[in-house]
Amino acid sequence: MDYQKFLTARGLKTYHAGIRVMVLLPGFVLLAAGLTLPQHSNAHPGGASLRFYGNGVNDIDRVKIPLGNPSRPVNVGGDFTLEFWLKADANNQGQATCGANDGWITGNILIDRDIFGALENGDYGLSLHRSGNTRRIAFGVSNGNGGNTLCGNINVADGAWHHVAVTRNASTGQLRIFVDGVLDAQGSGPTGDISYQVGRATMYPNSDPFLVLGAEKHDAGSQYPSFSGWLDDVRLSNIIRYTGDFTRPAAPLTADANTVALYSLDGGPGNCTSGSLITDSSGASGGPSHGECRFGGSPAGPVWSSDTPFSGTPTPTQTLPPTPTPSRTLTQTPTPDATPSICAPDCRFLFLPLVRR
Ligand SMILES: [Ca+2]
Ligand SMILES: [Ca+2]
Repeated sequence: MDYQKFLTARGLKTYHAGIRVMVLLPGFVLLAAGLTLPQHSNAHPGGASLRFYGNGVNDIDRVKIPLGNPSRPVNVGGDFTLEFWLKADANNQGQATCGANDGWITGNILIDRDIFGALENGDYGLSLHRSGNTRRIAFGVSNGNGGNTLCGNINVADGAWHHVAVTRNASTGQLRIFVDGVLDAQGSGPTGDISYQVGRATMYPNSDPFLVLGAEKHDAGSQYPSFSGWLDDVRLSNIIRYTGDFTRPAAPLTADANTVALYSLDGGPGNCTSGSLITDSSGASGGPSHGECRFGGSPAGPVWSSDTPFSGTPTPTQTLPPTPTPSRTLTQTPTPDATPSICAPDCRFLFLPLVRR
């Protein structure tokens, strides 16, 4: 489905013949007669973030970004950097299986560009991995032959905002995680193109051809939990921006020639109702790669929040609840330099019962 068809199907086609689109600039859609799209009401003058509640069911409590057909710039598959700000609450209890192919999918999923199963295409994603009372970043990349999940060591669930960046090198397969500009972990992953092959046959047309923010995309069950917390300033770039420690951003991220998607998430206030446009302001050629909100659940999310990394709102230190007793012992081998495991056709069938992904 191309993007206009997508918009139409989602009831998102907010303008039509007779309303002339005057200017399309990064971050702004200016319509004739002074009309602006509702997400740009700028009721949060200091910007906004999106607050998710981890519902992980019924295609709600998430942002869905179509990868397009033809492919949109957001559909990265070579070298890339994915960065964003997060603030996590205590309701993230999932655990990744560090060092394993697809091991990230059992953490609380932050950003999901999985494809269902382990087919010919590559995929990737990020989640929060609970270790004791800490929550750490898990980042996994796979292709049809296997993959790896890299787990960090820095706690990102202390009630404060954290800048997270992950990089992937298509030639060497190297993966890195940075938290607040500090190299948190690095290790190996599969090489080659892992972009989504748009137009491919799929039994999961409502989840496979999307990049999803804030939730597990397939609603595959409670063993694949979704993120509870805040996201802001999601930027995808088609280069490796960071190879060593750097100073974390002191202002909202902006776009440059290597930015393929930028979601400033400055809408609201109120609920991010289903069909609300999530604007890509990258200006990338072949774009934009806009998305939409899918709202619902209990508590219902996502909602627009005035709490941002730069809002100056004090973020009190949060005490996480005691760690629940695990129902089973996960085999965790956090070996950052491990060789990607090869257990085709699908590693997940080897270590998880009743696996659907
Ligand atoms: Ca924002
Ligand atoms: Ca997969």
